[in-house]
Order: sequence, then structure tokens, then C-alpha cells
Amino acid sequence: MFELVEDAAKKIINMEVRGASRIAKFAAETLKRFAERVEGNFDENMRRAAEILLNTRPTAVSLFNAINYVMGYSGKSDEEKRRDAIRRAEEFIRWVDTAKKRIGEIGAKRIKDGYVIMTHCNSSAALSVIKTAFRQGKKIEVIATESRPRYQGHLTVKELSEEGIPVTLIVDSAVRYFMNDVDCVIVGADTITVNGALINKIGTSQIALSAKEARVPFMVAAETYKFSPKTLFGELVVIEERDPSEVAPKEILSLKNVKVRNPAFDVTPRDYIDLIITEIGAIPPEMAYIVIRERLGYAELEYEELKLSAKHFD
Ligand code: RI2
Repeated sequence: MFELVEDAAKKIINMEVRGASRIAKFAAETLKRFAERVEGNFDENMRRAAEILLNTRPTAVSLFNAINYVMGYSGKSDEEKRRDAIRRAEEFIRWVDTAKKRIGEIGAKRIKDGYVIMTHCNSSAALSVIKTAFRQGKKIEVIATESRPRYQGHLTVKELSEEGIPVTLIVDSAVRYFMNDVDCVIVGADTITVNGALINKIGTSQIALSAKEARVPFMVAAETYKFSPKTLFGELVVIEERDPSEVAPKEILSLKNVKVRNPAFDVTPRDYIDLIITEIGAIPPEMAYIVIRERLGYAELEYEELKLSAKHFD
């Protein structure tokens, strides 16, 4: 019965399914399929399924928010609970799709004709902004970093090439070299903390630093389910550190006195961020607290509830 969930978890761990919103949507889809089939104690089995999915990748809060959203089901009987869990999963899936479209529309207003835009990794939200601007007839160009060690930049250049958008691929260390040619930077987000800091693909913070030094606007495209309620309650975001074999070959890994480290994400402080483009508007990073409280509905009084649902996953 748990095969379906374990299979999905493997796909998230090995990054066959990747990208903060894609993994969130995939988790909601998986919980929906599981809820449709599950027999026996509904609560207990759903909790186990949620736990398996949550223990895949620790950094992107979208995964937690997706699972928490579905697990907020209620009902008197198992059948009622099943129906409600399925309904909530479908609601979350729709949220992902509509948010992306809206972010594209809002963000495109910040892109002028003739802009050169730099992006990092492969963010569906950032690409939604770029594609929308292009579809509006703006002549734009993109500079995409390769985003070692997993080379998600290759996915970005393929996607943009298919769309007909001119794009230049650069190595991650060439960011400052090209920054003077750039009109704005747009990246995605894995998590946004209550103080407006951005956690995104490793290398994002040095791009932000370089953009600030060159006075180039740095924008983040992020659905509101990328904001972290846990940080409102003081928790720190766990930065995933992946296997060193993704970074270096065996002959390097086996050298004496050599350590190879592979953090997948880094933290960009809010002072480096001009704007966060969400589905509810283009907001300054200082608004993160309001988004978490008002939009995601985590008022202080609900901390107990957050802890309760988090219990599903401990
Ligand atoms: P969307 C990715 O993480 C990148 O860090 C990207 O910026 C972020 O998710 C957001 O992607 P990974 O899964 O949700 O490649 O905007 O490690 O598609």
C-alpha cells in the first residue's frame, strides 16, 4: 500500500522530480492518489505517507506547506476524511498552477522591452515571468548560469530555446563578468523566511551580492506557499547537503586531507532583495511576516495547530 508513496519519495530524493513547486505539487498528487486507495485506519496511514514524503528533501518549505495543507482534512468518518483530503489536495494543485500564471503576469510588468535578464538554476516561477514578458512582445535576452553541480541551467536554456527566447549559458563563476550587461536578475525560491531572507539554489547569494554592487535590481519569483511558517516560530531552515560524489570524481574524493562539501542551497539576506513577486502582488521582503500570518493563516494562536500537524511528520 505504501509502495506508491515510497516510489514518489525516491523520485524526489534522486531529483527526478525537482523544483520547489514541482515537488510540492507532486507530494499533493501523491497524497491524493494514496487517499483514494488507502484501506484501514485512515489517519494513521495518511500520517505515515505524509512522513515518508516529508523526509525526502529538507529545505523547500513548499513541500511542508503542501503536505500540511492536505493533512488539514477533517471529517467524522474515514470516508468523509478521505473525501476532504482529496478535495484539499486538488485545491493545493490548483493553487500551484494559478499562482504561477499570476506571478508571470505581475512580474512581466517589471520587464521592459530590450531587457537582459540573468537567472540561476531552473525556476518555473522565474521562467513564468520571463516567458510572459516575451509573449507580450518584449524583445528580451536571458543569461543563464549552468548551476553546478546538477546543471539545472541546462534545463533552463532548453526551455527558453523552445520558447524562442535568446539565451546565453555561462559558468557560475562568470556572473560578475556579465553583471554589467544585465538589467535585472530574477530567481526562484525554495523558502522565504519570516525576516524576508531567501533560501535558493547554491550560488544565489553571490549573484545577489554581485547585483547589489553593480546596482542591478534583484527580484525573486515565489508563490506564497514558499514562505515558511516554521520560521515565524523561531525554527531555522535546514540547508540540504547532498552527496559529495555530485561534485567531484572518486580520485579526488579519495585524496588524503581533502574534504568535499556539497550544500544545495544558500541564504540571501533581505537587504539584497528588491522585490518578491508573489501571486498576491509584488511585495518587499519585509512583508514576509504578513504573508505568513495573513495569507497562510498562521497567527500566533495557531502555533499549537502547527505543532499538531507537525507531529504528523516528526
Ligand atoms: P520553482 C530549485 O531547487 C531551485 O533552487 C529553484 O530556484 C527552486 O527550486 C524553485 O523552483 P532544486 O529542486 O518552484 O533544483 O520556481 O534543488 O520551479
